[in-house]
Amino acid sequence: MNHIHSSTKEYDAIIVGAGFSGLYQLICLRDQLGLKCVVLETGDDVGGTWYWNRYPGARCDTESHAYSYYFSDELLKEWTWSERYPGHEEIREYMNFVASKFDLKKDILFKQKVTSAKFIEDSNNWNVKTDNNNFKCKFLITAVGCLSNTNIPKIKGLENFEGSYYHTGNWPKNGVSFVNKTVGQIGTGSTGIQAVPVIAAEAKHLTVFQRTANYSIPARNKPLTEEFKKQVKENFQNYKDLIKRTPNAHPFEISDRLVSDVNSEEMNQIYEKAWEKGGLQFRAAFNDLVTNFEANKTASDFIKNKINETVLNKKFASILSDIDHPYAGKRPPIDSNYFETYNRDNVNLIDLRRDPIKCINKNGIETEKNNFDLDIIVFATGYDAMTGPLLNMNILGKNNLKLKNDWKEGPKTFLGLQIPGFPNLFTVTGPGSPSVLTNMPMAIEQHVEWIRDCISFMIKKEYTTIEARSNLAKKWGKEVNRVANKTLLPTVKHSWYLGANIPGKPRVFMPYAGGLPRYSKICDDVKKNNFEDFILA
Ligand code: NA7
Repeated sequence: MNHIHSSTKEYDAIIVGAGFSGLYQLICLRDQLGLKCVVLETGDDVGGTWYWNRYPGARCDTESHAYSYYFSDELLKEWTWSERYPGHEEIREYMNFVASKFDLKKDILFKQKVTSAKFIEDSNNWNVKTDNNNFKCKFLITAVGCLSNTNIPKIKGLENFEGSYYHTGNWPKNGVSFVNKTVGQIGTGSTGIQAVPVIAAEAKHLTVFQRTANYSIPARNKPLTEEFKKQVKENFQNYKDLIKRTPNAHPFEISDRLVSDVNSEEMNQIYEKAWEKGGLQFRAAFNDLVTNFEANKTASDFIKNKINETVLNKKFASILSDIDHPYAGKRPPIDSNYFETYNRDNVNLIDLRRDPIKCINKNGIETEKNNFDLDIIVFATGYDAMTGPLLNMNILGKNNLKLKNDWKEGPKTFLGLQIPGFPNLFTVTGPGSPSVLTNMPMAIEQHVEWIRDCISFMIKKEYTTIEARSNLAKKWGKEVNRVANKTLLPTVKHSWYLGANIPGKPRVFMPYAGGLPRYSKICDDVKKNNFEDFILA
C-alpha cells in the first residue's frame, strides 16, 4: 500500500541508484566527507543495471580484472573473479561484497523509486519524492546508469499476445524456463547476441528476428587460472596505470600501427591472432579502425568472412553478414558461440529488412510474409540510453524548469556532470561524459571522486549552490560533437549513441568520444581553477 509519510527526511546528499556509481558515491560522501547521505534504489538489493540484467547469458564484456573498483587496494586484494568476463550473478555477488565491506546497506533505502525531484529556490534544497516517501537534501546525485531505461518497441497488438514476454534488461528474478517452449527473440545487439546461444540450447525452438545485422567477435570466455588470479593481485598497480592511460579504460593498449603500415598477409595474421584472443581488443589491433573508413573496411570484411565460414546455412550466413555499418561504429558485441548457434536445427532467422513485423497477435509474431506461433517473446531491444533514466525522474530545476522541456532538442550538460538551471544536481555518467564508450567502473570512479571534491570545496568555501553555466554547456555540446566527428561513430545513423533507436528522440551524439584520460584532464583543470567554470554562490 502506498501512503505518503507526513515527515520529510532530511539529508546533506541524496544519491539515486545503488549500482557501481551509487555505492562509491556513498563511500565518498559519507565516509570521506562525513555527510549525512541516503541512497534511494528502486530494486530490493544493490547492483544497479546488473540488478535487472539477469537474462540468459548476461555477462559483462569488459574483462573481470578491469571491471572492478580500483579505489581500494584492500578490495583489489580481497576479491577474486572466477572467469575472464564476469557473469551477472558474480557481478551482483561482487557488489554485495563491496556493500558489506563498507557497511553501505544501512544507508540505502530499497524499493524507493524516485517519482519527482524539485529544486526549491528559497532554501536551495532539493525535494525528492518516491512512491511512498518525501525527502529533502542539499545535493542531489543521480547514479542511475546509462542503460537502465528499457525500451519495448510499440508493436501493434502486443497486448493481445497470450504467451509471456520479457525485456532482457528487466528480467524476472527467478528466471524464465524455456524448456519445451517455442521462443521468438527480437534484437541482435550486444544483449541479443549473448542471449541467443543460451536460449537456443534450452528451448524447443528459437526464431531470431534481426533488423540490422551486426558484427561480433568471440569473447573466448573461460575460467581464470590460479596463476592469472595471482598475477592480477600482484600487479594491480600496473593494471590501474594501464587502465587509466588508455582511452576506453580497458586493460589493453591500442596498437600504434595503421592498417596501411602492413601488407595484406601481415594484416590477416594480425586479425587472426586478435580473433583467436577474442574480446573487445580486436578493435585495438590497429590504431585507425574507428577513424578511417578504408582501414575499418579491412576489419569489417575479415569478420564478414568469418561469419560466412562459420554459418553453414547459406541463407542465414548471408542475412547475418549483410552488415552496412563500419565495425565498432556501434557498440561492438562479443559472444560465446553466437554465429555457431545458427547451425542448430532448432534455430531460425528472419531478416526484418525483407520481411518486417506487421503486428503481434494472440499466438505470436506476424510479419509481412509469415506467421510465427510463439510461447515466449524476448525483447532484446535495448534502452532509451543516457537521457532516458534522467528524464524519467521528473526533475524540475530553477523557475520550475522541467528537464524534459529543457532537453527537447537534446541534452545540455557541462562535462556530463551538471545541467544549467539545475543547481546542486550532479549526474554521474550523464550525457556528454565518456561513460558508455569506456569501461564503466573507471569512468564512474573519476566522476564520483570529482563530485566528492567539488562538494568538499563548496563546504570549505561555504558556498551553498553550484550551477553549470549555459554558455559553457553549449560549448561542451559542440566539443562532444567535434570529437565524435573525428571517429566513424556518428556515421552509423541508427545507433543508440545518437538516440536513433527511440522514435521521436532528438538525434544528438551523446557520449564524449575523446577518451577518459583527456576528459579527466579537463575535469581536473576545472577543479584546479577552483570550479570557476561554474556559478558558485
Ligand atoms: P541495442 O544495442 O540497442 O540493441 C537492440 C537491438 O534490438 C538491435 O538489434 C535493434 O535493431 C533491435 N531493435 C530495437 N527495436 C526494434 C524493433 N522495433 N524491431 C526490431 N528490432 C528492434 O541494445 P542491447 O541491449 O543489445 O545493448 C545495449 C548495451 O548494453 C550494449 O551496447 C552494451 O553497452 C551493453 P537495430 O540495430 O536498431 O536495427
